[in-house]
Amino acid sequence: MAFVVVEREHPIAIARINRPEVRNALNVQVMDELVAALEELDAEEMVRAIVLTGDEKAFSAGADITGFVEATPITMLHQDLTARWERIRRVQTPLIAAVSGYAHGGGCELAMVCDIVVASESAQFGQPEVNLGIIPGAGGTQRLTRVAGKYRAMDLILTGRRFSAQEAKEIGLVARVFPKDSWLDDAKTLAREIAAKPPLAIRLAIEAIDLVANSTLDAGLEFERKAFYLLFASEDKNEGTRAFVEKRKADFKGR
Ligand code: CO8
Repeated sequence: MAFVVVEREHPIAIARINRPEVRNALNVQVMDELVAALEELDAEEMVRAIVLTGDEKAFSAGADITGFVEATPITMLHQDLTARWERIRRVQTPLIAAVSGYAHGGGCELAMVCDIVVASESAQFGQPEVNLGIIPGAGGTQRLTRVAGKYRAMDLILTGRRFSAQEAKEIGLVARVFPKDSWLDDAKTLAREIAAKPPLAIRLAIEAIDLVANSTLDAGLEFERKAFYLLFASEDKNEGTRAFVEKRKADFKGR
């Protein structure tokens, strides 16, 4: 795996995009490695949260623009690169995007398919696609608008301007901004905190929250109700509630 480096620090894992010479620009190879790595980690019971990151300078500068110069609609359709973002969205293990440096275009969209986005105070987000004569193609117009609202999304996407970690937090895209010398450690600490929770409850909570974007309130509430009742069949519910009553720390098994 040349373009994606995986480190397991059970119960968490870190998947790092590793193409620093082009600011972690995403081509077919990078995306295929990333999907393969994340799906493999998703299947591992010992991994209970994943941190997706890049390096200090760049989470990712977006799609590899060199591949766009000669591209036609037909080559784009055959490559179907955007389908890889959706496969990452379907990873069920909690996925935390830890952004330092640039998260532009497809890089920003990659962060947005994760469950939580955290950032170094030096991070720079942006959807600059209009500057290339295109528009965001891996969910940017939809996801950014859902978090930021129509008028802020219009400002960001029509100007293509960069926006800071702080602004990303103000619009609701970034959950937490960490100091630039500890951002990755802080993201791992958050991942460990989530990894210590009962995995079934975490998985169903993510599914229920994600439904907000894709369903009516009634359908979302119906899913939440059933998922809530379903968790009463889990050993982790028995362990979690007993541990509370017995005033001890719970030991969750994901069953
Ligand atoms: N693609 C290819 N190469 C890139 C990219 C990129 N996205 N970004 C940077 N590079 C390369 C540069 O060309 C440069 O190469 P070289 O050293 O050979 O000259 C090297 O990386 C370093 O870049 P800079 O010297 O520019 O580094 P800076 O730190 O000064 O600037 C920036 C970093 C701000 C990230 C700047 O490089 C930049 O603006 N990059 C382009 C960002 C951009 O426009 N991204 C959007 C791309 S389009 C997109 O993502 C659409 C997604 C749609 C979904 C995907 C479906 C296909």
